[in-house]
Amino acid sequence: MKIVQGRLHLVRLPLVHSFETSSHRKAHLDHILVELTDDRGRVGWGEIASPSDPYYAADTVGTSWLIATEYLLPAVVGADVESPDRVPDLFGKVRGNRFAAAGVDAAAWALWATGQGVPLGSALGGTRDTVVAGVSLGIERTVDDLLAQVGRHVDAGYGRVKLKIAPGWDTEPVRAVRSTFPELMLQVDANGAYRDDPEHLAALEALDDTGLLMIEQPFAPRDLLTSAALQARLTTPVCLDESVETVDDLRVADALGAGRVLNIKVSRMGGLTAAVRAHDAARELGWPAWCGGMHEFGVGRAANVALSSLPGFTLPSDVSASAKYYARDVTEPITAEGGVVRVSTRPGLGVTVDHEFLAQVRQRTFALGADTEPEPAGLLTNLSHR
Ligand code: OSB
Ligand code: MG
Repeated sequence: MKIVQGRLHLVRLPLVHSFETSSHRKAHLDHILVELTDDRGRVGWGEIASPSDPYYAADTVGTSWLIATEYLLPAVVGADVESPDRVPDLFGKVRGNRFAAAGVDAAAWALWATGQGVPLGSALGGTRDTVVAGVSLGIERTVDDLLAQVGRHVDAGYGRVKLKIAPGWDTEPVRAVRSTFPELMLQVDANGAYRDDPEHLAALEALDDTGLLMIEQPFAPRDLLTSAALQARLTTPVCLDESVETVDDLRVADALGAGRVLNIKVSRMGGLTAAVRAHDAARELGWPAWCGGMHEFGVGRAANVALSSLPGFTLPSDVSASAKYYARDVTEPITAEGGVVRVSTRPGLGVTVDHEFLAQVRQRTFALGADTEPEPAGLLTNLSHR
């Protein structure tokens, strides 16, 4: 596979419903679509799904744009690789910046699968033809607002719901949802908002009898010792998200007993190549895994669905239908029926980019390679805080 051109498209989409986590609230998202072209004119798409602000990870839209334009595209454009799992080696010296790397790596996988004429899911080693999807619901103003949101998604067919929690928004909303929906598969995600202090630990322990599938990322990413101490006191599994950026992180977490379930995000791991390796490592260690999301547009969502078809993804994934997030997506919408998403059997990524709509929602572009004039990356100042 010889990559001859790389393009970036910065795209803004409004969210159907504002989303609040323990760290921020969002009404629209700016993601960067990566378009790679090979010497046969075939195209592969990937998505850099970084939040605008460095509150989930260190990455932002601005830093991702900088790294992609100055390091990643220059490393892959002109390269001839045997298979997409060699692509991360092309920029192997770049530390961190996994969201940007993930978009480029995923575009290379989509391009490769298109060239081979196989669906992306099979190319990655997927074995399922459907994926059980869950929804991730943000912090709401009131418990009644939250119950209405949960009800809406249960009515839409979802059987698994994840609630964002934070100190002060935990026991009450979780108990209310549990008593209204006794049978629902329920889990919570704190995005690292709790600390090693008696009140915080007591609030988390009070969730242990609410029948949760897991408590995701209670503590700061590097605070594996507190996570291990909590796990030792709970029967509910602790799930790690932000704590695991590499397979080495997972091995350390396992050795410490810091958790028992792994959220694998393509973005956080740095691509599909890395996500498949994390999946393999989790399986070996006996950690059930599921695929987390970053509110991806259709391009990144299709890759998440393909990844979720691997056999180690035994828990429901955050791969809800496009309609949960966007009124109109950059691809045909991904749909769910009864909370289940079908894995595409079409060659390549499985969705097509809507170029007409892309032209309407695109804020900025960059191109490198085959008969393009390199465009300046531009100043980054106007990318943040939007
Ligand atoms: O921690 O899983 C998270 C969204 C933004 C930042 C962090 C997280 C999330 C989600 C969204 O939970 C999951 C989805 O894409 O539906
Ligand atoms: Mg999370």
